[in-house]
Amino acid sequence: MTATQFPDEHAAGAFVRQGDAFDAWVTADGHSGFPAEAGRYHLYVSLACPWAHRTIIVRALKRLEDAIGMTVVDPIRDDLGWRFTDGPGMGPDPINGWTYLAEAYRATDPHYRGRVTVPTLWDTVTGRIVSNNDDDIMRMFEIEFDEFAGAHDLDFYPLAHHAEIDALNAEIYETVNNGVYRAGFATHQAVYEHAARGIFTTLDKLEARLAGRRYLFGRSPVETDWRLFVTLIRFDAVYVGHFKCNLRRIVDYPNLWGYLRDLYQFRNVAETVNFDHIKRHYYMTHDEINPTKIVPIGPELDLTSPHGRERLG
Ligand SMILES: N[C@@H](CCC(=O)N[C@@H](CS)C(=O)NCC(=O)O)C(=O)O
Repeated sequence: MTATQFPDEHAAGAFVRQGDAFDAWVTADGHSGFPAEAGRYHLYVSLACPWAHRTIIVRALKRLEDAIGMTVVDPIRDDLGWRFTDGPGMGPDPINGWTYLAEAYRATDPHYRGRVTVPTLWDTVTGRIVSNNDDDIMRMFEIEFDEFAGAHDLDFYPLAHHAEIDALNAEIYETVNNGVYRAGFATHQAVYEHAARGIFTTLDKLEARLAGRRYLFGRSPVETDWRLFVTLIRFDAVYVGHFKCNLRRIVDYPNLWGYLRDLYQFRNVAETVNFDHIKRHYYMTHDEINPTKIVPIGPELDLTSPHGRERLG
């Protein structure tokens, strides 16, 4: 059986991601019932998780730290899920005093039986989860909180590119962001190969696209760049080994490697990257892939070296 006979989403041995359970919206004008306000909403995240990382980056770039609080969970998930622990890069829950993030889900819906995921956006006024959909939370932070944003001039979803951004987001989500998970969690050889090859087909295309432009849509990064960044930054450290995405590394792609360093060095993005949480989460949480929980020592990545991409304008 060849890999192409497996449209992997429905094949045996395929990893299928759960849909998001809570999908309300915070809006600037409040018509959704959740008006944007400073100090009202709280973001629960893991620094390890790429989906949470997107929302952390937009919060940091739009300078929403004073308006939207944030608590980081322990990178190692136990049988009861994401837990609040005091330690480097993480802390106890200052809003509700919970031990587990599952308590937010139970408080919102006592019958909730789905997975407890980060990011989770909590509303302190109604005492419920607004959303656990990272795409939506990212957009809310991009658009709805401008009144409270220190950098409200930054536009990560420019009107002129909506359709192209949505299309490239979808392709990158399917083949790269979620592609690494589909490769890593596959339990059938052909399913793994199909997902793993798909990642590199897209990375090869992106490498060509980034030869002539500094960011995916030109002179400044849009949300698609940050959505790609969260996977690229984890790629060589985790996905190459742990998820077996090892046809090439990001450092082997001259344009993608320069682009990754460029984004890493963008304003206050580096502070959102925590390799200790990232590596310990993946290598120590997925028992079925790494039962010894050994965390590898490498790779050495010089993300602060000059990227030279200013020349692209
Ligand atoms: N909401 C995200 C998915 C978020 C997600 O899957 N987060 C992971 C961490 S990277 C998680 O919390 N997993 C916990 C679990 O599955 O038990 C999406 O729209 O795709």
